[in-house]
Amino acid sequence: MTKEQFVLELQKIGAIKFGSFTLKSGLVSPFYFDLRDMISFPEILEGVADLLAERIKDMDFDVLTGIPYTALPIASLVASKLKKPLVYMRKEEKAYGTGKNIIGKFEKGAKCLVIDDLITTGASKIETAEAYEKEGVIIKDFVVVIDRSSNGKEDLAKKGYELHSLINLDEIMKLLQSMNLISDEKVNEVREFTASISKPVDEKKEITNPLTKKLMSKIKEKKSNLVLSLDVTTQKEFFEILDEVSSEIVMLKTHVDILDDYDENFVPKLQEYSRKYDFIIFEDRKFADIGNTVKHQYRNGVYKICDWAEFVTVHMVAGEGILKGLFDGTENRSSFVLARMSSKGNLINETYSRKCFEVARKYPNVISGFIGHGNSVEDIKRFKAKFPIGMLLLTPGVKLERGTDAMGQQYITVEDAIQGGADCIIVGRGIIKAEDRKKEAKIYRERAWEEYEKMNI
Ligand code: 5BU
Repeated sequence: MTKEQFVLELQKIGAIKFGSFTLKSGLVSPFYFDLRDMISFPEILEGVADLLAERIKDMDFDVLTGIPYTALPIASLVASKLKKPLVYMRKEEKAYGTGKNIIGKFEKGAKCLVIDDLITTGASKIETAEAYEKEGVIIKDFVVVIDRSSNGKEDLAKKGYELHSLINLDEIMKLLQSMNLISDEKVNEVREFTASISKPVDEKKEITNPLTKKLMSKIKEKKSNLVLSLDVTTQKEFFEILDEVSSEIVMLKTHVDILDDYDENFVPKLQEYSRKYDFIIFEDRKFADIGNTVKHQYRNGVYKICDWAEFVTVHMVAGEGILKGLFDGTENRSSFVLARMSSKGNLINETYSRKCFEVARKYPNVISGFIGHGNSVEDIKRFKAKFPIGMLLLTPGVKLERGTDAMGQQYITVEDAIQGGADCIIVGRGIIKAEDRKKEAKIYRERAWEEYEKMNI
């Protein structure tokens, strides 16, 4: 089978689609290649395996892998044709940060060639390579069936990987055009989309949420990205600490329900502090129930959170109805969605994080961004790269040194968080357990601000 015949076969089985498709990266594309059904067409599968085998037979590798699910059956056929060992990595997504296992036999230091069906941005290839590298496998080459990216080859090259492809988007469009299988208009639409992927977007223009704007301008005014998590159990201690550190912080995060002596004086006093020291109030309530229940949890009960907290945290596990329950009828209230957690073994995975981004894209007026964490600067960068435009990242689990606590909290450093793209760091015990809390808060603020300024030059 020639490349051209292969493309026409794909067209016949409906693997080349035109319309409006949300990609893994969050981009909305006017076309989509879906090679998943190819396994049910033995001639096409055989054909593509022959083309790939021919392409890679002289490359230097010890084992071969395909990225599940689509590319794995293809890779296994290629491996069999070339008499090369096959390995693969589990697809089940574990909470990020935990090691994934490779199935199959390989020596530490083995060179592995990776086959995948498509490349759009290169981000998931880099993730794959890093996951394999963690297990002692060396990755140099990626071979994809279709290259639909605008600069995937360059992006992978920057990370030290080489991209090879059987066929690229332009070739496919030209072929379909020459056979009158696609209109000139559609071809232009596809080209424009591909070109737009690589264009930088002016983020500032896109922010409409007034509270996001307020937080961003306060960060600049106060030269502070520091959110204090004031997790203490008496009002006395609460306000003592605020007296010491308020001038360093841009926002105060509360867990109001952990106060033993909460009474009606608490909120007015907190609001007075907020006005005097110019910080925003953020209740980390982590709403997670159905719309009707959170509606009351937010407005009623003892704490009446809606009356005094400009931001709250929300788990998206119950679905987007939670946002209607919380915010219908409110003004000047917004939220941060938990898109990743800092605690060890938490059950959030990449699919869940992505779903949070999808919801946020629909509700930018009541979602200002996400709470998120990561195990390295690169990991956080990749996470933030998928955010809808204009959304902020607040990172908890931050201390001056990396470490853990006895109950599964994982700490990264101030520098890790900000270099990864955090707009604010959330710090609790790093400050409140320090001997000199004022001095410590100043250190956190200065370190974060210094990094933040470097990032935003
Ligand atoms: P610490 O003392 O700096 O560990 O406190 C961290 C705070 O951030 C604490 O109030 C947590 O409830 C909160 N937090 C977190 O640590 N990790 C998360 O993933 C989320 C919130 Br969401």
